[in-house]
Amino acid sequence: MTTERDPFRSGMIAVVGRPNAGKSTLVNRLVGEKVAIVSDKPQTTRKRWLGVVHRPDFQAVLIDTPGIHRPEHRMNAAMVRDAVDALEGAEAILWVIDASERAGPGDARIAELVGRRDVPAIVALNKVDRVSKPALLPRMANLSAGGRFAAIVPISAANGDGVEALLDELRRVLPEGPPLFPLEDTVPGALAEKVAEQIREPALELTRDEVPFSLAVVVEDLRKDEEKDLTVVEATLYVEREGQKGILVGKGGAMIREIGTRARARCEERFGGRFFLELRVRTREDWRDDEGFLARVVNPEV
Ligand SMILES: Nc1nc2c(ncn2[C@@H]2O[C@H](COP(=O)(O)OP(=O)(O)OP(=O)(O)O)[C@@H](O)[C@H]2O)c(=O)[nH]1
Ligand SMILES: [Mg+2]
Repeated sequence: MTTERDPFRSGMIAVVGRPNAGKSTLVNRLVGEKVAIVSDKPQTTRKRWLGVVHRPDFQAVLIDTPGIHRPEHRMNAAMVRDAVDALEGAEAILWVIDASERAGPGDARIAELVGRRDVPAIVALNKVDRVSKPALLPRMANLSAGGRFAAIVPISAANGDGVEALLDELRRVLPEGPPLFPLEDTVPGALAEKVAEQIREPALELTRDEVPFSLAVVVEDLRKDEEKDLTVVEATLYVEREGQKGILVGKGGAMIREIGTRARARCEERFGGRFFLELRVRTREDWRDDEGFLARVVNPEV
């Protein structure tokens, strides 16, 4: 007698949605590691990040993408291109919707993009910890009306409700195939880019208005001293106006020191060993429309 076993499944799943829907929070939770930084401001994710979910019978390679929105700068156009490109190339699509927000033109645009693809698509109705069940039902009925989605799963990426059920649905739509990444690889990508994001994250937490949008972090140098288990990082925080620079430096340098303290702790927690961060703040007028600069902060390949 032979025992029938399910074949191994694997594939790339594009995680798309409007800005601030909770895509990165969800990807981080599914992967069980920090793949992308999260903030309460929209447009936090500026280029795609891969996060790999490893299970004995499947491997899901999640592509976290920038939120799809109406772009006002070249940077934003590149971000949206990156997201659309991921959506167009993936073997499955996970559309994350903030259930506590009304549906709008942004959702219609995403529905249209998803509709053009002939691959399985799943909707995660996120932030259900903020909405009552009865309020959720008409939204679910609307989404299921077209019959386009393989599943519509209410979840809370923040507290984990429904996330296992969602992962089950994701597994079901994956094609048969071998693992695409080795087991130890959960967040593929260059350390320097990950460190830059760890610096940007506390800067986003500590600033508001235009500063978070006008901020870019570039790691200029990263040296690892294996013997001392120390990583020395030189990074520049770019903003667009002199006034923003003043805010980021803070009184007597207090703000940039606080950003450095938080970033260092997160680097040490996430990457191990000790970190020494040397941070500079510079003004680069209107860099968000500066083609020559953009390759340093958004995906130049799309
Ligand atoms: N209440 C609640 N808040 C959530 C949930 N998921 C995410 N958030 C919050 O929503 C905000 C945006 O989360 P992100 O994960 O950065 O959203 P995103 O879709 O990746 O956003 P962009 O990268 O800007 O497109 C953060 O403040 C999160 O803490 C959830 O299930 N419930
Ligand atoms: Mg994000």
